[in-house]
Amino acid sequence: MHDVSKIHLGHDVFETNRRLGEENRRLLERHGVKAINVMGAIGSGKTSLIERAIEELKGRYRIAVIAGDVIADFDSERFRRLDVPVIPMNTGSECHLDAHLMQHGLEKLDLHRLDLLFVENVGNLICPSDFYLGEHRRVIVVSVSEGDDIVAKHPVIFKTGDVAIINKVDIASFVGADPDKMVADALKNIPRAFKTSVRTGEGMDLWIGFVGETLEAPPDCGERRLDSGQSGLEPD
Ligand SMILES: Nc1nc2c(ncn2[C@@H]2O[C@H](COP(=O)(O)OP(=O)(O)OP(=O)(O)O)[C@@H](O)[C@H]2O)c(=O)[nH]1
Ligand SMILES: [Mg+2]
Repeated sequence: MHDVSKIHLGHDVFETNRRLGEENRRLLERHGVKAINVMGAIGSGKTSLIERAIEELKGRYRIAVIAGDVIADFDSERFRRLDVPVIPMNTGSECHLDAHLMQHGLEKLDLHRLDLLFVENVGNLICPSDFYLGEHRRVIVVSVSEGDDIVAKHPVIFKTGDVAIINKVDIASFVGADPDKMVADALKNIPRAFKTSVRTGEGMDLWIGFVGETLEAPPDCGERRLDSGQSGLEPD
């Protein structure tokens, strides 16, 4: 009995989140804004990758960031230095953003003046995967410093993503990691994966190319549906 009531509670949470995520998505589409949800391991380089994309693209596109973090706003400060609108989103003890928080973030942005919204999710490879925010694309970032078995250990989040980025390849030999194994592991569960180093610039063309493709994609790209309860988000 105990287990059954827990399952029902979970279903309600995910169902409510899905409905709000779809509302967010319609709002984004009405304003012609594309959203990229950047998820991944703590410290793997999410902020650094978004910073690089903003530097590269802000002359051509109007970009904003919703920066999720459990506490403080270190990342928001970094984005503000790039002179783009930033909404800090502290989750407190929660380990992920959800569609309700995203809705509050969207309310604070002038969507008429935007082409692209980056959402930096809270750093971890477990909880964010269950919560559709209304995004068009999901990026999963890990780095070699988490160990080259990190991708194989967390298949679920990769199943929900559009592209996996294996970052910090510049230090792979120092930490004894094989980034090609990480790419191969990711490709078992996600359509695209590539290696990057924000430090050396390796793979930045692929990352910026991915963001550019998202901007050019039709508004209804990357629609997601909830399959069955937890971790049921699958790209169509
Ligand atoms: N060597 C190396 N260091 C990197 C690379 N990318 C990021 N870093 C460094 O790794 C640290 C963490 O990078 P962030 O971009 O803050 O990582 P994050 O995923 O946003 O971190 P959280 O938001 O705290 O989860 C910083 O000191 C970066 O300078 C890289 O490609 N190579
Ligand atoms: Mg960050």
